[in-house]
Amino acid sequence: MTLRHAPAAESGRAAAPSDAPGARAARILAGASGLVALAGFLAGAEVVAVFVGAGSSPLVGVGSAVIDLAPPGAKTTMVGLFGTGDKLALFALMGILLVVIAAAAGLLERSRAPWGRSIFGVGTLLAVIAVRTRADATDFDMVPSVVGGVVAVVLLHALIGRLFRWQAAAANAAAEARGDEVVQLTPPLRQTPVERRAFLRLGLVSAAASVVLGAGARVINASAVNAAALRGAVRLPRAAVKAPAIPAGSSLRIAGLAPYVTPNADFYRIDTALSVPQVDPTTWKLEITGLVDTPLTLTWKELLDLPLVEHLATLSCVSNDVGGDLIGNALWLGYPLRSLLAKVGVHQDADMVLSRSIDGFTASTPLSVLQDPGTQALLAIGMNGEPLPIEHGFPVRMVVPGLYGYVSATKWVTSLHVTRFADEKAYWTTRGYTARGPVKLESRIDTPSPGSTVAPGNDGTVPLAGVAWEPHTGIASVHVRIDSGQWREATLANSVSDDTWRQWVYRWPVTSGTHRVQVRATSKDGTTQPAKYVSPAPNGAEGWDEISVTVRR
Ligand SMILES: Nc1nc2c(c(=O)[nH]1)N[C@H]1C(S)=C(S)[C@@H](COP(=O)(O)O)O[C@H]1N2
Ligand SMILES: [Mo]
Repeated sequence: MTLRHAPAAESGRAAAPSDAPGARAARILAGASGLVALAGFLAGAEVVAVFVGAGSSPLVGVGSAVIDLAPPGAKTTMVGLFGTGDKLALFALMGILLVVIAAAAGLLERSRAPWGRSIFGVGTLLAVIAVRTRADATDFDMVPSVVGGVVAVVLLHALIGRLFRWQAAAANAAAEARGDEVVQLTPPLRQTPVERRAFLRLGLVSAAASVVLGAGARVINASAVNAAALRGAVRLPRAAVKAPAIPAGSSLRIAGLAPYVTPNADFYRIDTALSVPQVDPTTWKLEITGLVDTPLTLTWKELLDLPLVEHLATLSCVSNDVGGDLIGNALWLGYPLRSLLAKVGVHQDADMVLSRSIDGFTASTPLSVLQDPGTQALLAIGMNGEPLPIEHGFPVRMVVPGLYGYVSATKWVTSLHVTRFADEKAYWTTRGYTARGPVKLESRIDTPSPGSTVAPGNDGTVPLAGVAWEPHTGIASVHVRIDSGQWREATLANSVSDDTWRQWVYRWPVTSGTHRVQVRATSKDGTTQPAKYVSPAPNGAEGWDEISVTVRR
């Protein structure tokens, strides 16, 4: 069924003039529908951003993208024209552009549906790209823009549909008056005033709701802490005790092998936080309480003034399965927890520190480990020469070599409560994980990748390479085995200390066919990895990593 979009009402004969929109009025209303859809986009996105995180607002994402992308010439012109209000002027310009495009989309949806909606679809895609490509953005940050886009498309479709029905009802009334045939739609067209009210009601209600909810959410988001900006302003102090230089030969430089030091961007992330906590370092405080002589409150500035040490250490997750990648090695900068605990005077009867993060996560760490002079447990502020990335605990976290993250590595930490294992439990220990979590001896094959087909090099070998770890104990040797043959010793790379993993390589003189490759490590205390597979819960996986690989000569 086709209906002309310029209804007979324009001839002025039939329906009461106030009931039928003229062609001009219909165009204005279609443009206004586009604006309502735009308001719906912004409001929908802004409301969801309250929950996902203020930085995920497309206003912020698109705004920063525009600032970043604006050519320097444009910036100078803007500053010249508008002085220091250049950003405001830029946004005003963007606002006008958006209004024009939205109105055009409304008109287009009326004359050539679904092209108007498609404009909103493309706009949503651009917003998603702008938000996702911001530094520190996660996949989650795309949700507000996507929700906004859905709201806009649904609203525009509904509004133009209702506008169309109103016009059709008016056209029918005119046709009826002339005795012509009328058209029917589903659901059946009602009287013109009823259809008109349906259009106006939807338009006004969604416009009002968008303004109220959108503005409210914007106020909340604008007052939220923007940790990314605060982090950008942090200058890390120089370490009083620098980490030893990374020895030559700690990196075997084999394609596919995890680098000795994990870049921050590639470092695994595990936490219970739905949106990354945004902590302002200038108001951050660490409370040290419990079984201590003198409870202490440490501020960010006080922490920065303490003599900080650098320490390279491997952090891993208890959930890391055999062969898994929930492990990374980084250079941490921080203050020794041992020294901090000495300042407050820990009571004899205490055996645990319950650390708590700003979002309520807790970890229970044995005091014996934290106080051990040979363990460099840190209250860390730096990771690989940068302030902690926001998702890795900015501004302050704990890092304890040799313990799984769930019992030690509290991110966004705000309190240390000195207590007893018998008295208190932590987040994962109330969920069935063991109270103490030393990292187990493990090794992993990084290359070749499982199931791949490889060809030998000129020397007739294929490098089998990976990493092995038992942080704080150290790796003594790594052996590989092909097809249940003899265990062959791999070559180990150097390491800075026993607190880090070690790369290993075995140059495998290959024969054609499909082979099974297994690896096992032996630690410096003489223990060799057991063969029996043990799943990660409740205190870490055990077993030999194994791959199948096909050699083609
Ligand atoms: N606040 C907070 N800190 C936390 C967690 C958490 O859920 N919340 N998870 C812990 C776990 S289980 C691990 S393995 C490490 C992971 O640290 P990463 O994300 O920096 O790699 O953080 C620990 N610290
Ligand atoms: Mo973990």
